[in-house]
Amino acid sequence: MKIFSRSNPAPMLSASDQHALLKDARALLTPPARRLFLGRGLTVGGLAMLTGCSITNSEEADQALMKISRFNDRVQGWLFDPKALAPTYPASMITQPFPFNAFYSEEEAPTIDGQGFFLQVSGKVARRDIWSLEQLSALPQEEQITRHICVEGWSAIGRWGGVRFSTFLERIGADTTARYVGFKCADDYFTSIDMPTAMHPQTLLALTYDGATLPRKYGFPMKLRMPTKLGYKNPKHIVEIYVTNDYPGGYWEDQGYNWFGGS
Ligand SMILES: Nc1nc2c(c(=O)[nH]1)N[C@H]1C(S)=C(S)[C@@H](COP(=O)(O)O)O[C@H]1N2
Ligand SMILES: [Mo]
Repeated sequence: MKIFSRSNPAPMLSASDQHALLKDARALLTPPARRLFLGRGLTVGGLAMLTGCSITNSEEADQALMKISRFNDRVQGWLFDPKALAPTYPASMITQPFPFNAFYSEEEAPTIDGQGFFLQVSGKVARRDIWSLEQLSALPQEEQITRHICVEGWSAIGRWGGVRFSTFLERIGADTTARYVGFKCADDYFTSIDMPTAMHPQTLLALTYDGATLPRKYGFPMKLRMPTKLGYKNPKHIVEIYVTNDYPGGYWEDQGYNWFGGS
């Protein structure tokens, strides 16, 4: 996001800026919120009231859009059915090859030595012990063939295996009344999810892809796989997992992507 100061003030909103702002705000409001709040049309004044922002320049406009996106998260959270299952597919439908995506190119994916690797656990948990890959592989394993959907306009079906995340949370004595689970990654990526999604039966701490150790490009040593969430909510190369009530945000979320990110 741009930084404005007294010597570099944010530009004032022209009529066409205002038009663009309202278009963005409408696009950001996903159907439940749109239905609930936009029945009678949206104006810049209405948007200001909805977000509690005075909107006279582009910096304030960005802030208002950010607030709308956060407020969508709340609405989506209320409507999310924690028991609804995402579709699963036969092995014949797996996408070959499964695409790679990150905020960098494939050669730049972090290289991690599995032997010396230990997953860190912190925050509102009873047991903060570190976990080797061997210890994680010794927990009950499950598999899923599900669709990964990326906001950049592609989707692909893949096969992941690993530990059901609710089982892992139970093992570490996580406070499941806390609001968020956050993830820190080896490549400076980070994201966070709501507790109902963390407890969802299809949310998997994935250690394998297509029956083999998770390859480097798909997130070795482990990724969180959630078929109920968009691609950017599925962190690869996880090095630390923490439980918290303080909103942790995320790499793309902090740049304006919707935090809830349901698929
Ligand atoms: N650590 C890390 N995790 C990440 C990303 C990333 O750049 N770094 N990109 C996200 C995005 S936008 C997508 S679409 C998926 C891509 O996963 P894939 O390479 O297994 O297809 O990873 C997600 N998790
Ligand atoms: Mo993505």
